[in-house]
Amino acid sequence: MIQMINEPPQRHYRTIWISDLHLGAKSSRPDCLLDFFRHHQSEHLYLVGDMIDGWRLKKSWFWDQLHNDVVQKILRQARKGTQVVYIPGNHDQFARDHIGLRLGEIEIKRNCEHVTADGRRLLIMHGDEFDSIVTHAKWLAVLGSGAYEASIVLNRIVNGVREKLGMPYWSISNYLKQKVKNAMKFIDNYEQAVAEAGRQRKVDGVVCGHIHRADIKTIEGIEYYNTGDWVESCTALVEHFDGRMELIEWVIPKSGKRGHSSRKTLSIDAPSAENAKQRVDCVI
Ligand SMILES: [Mn+2]
Repeated sequence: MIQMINEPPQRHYRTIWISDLHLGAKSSRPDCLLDFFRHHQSEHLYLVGDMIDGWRLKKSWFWDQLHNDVVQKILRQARKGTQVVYIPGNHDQFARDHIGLRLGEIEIKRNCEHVTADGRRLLIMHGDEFDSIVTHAKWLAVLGSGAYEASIVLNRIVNGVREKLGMPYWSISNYLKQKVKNAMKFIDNYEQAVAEAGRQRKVDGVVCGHIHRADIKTIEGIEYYNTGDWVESCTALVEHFDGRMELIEWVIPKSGKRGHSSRKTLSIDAPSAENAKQRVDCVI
């Protein structure tokens, strides 16, 4: 259920997790994220990797004032008392050389544990550790990343035309991602591996990102949380002050009004007719 609100009040949470911004890549959504930060505040903020797309540095790097604004916003939150932890991912692995250091008020860690308000221990990591493509053949992953980016650009063009023709939104990149990764049982294996890591660390749950697929579920007794991304779906994981966890999808429709939708799991491959239009607004 999507609620449309003219100017939503600022929402306060105990914790916010975001990942996979891919700032520096053309497909990143700093505008969406800035708007999200204007309306959401938290005591803890975890940046769960791939915040900056270092792989793009070698090809086409895209950085404007909006990107600076996002960085400023995060630094300002840290100065104002939000505890910010940055866990680099595989696209910003240059920051992994600085594990244990502080960037202003921001701590850089390889992974860490978070204790929820009701005492559950959550292991937080980016998650590429479990990605056999990245681990065993990085060149293939770089190729995959370019193909993914191209599919998002194509997606915007095709859906721009579809919208003009009054046709519903259809996500090419999700379709391709679904096809490819289903074939490899990639997502399933990935989630199982993440949950297993949690079991070995004897935690109650694991928070990760990396596969750009927001989700909340339980895998054989281990809570699995994926924060999603800010390339296409603009999602954040939040913890309420009583320890309740929720996924938020942040949408800026073209009219300038802001929408706020939240739900337990996001249906990425089959958007309902109701939210398909909202999703288009965020993607274009
Ligand atoms: Mn990643």
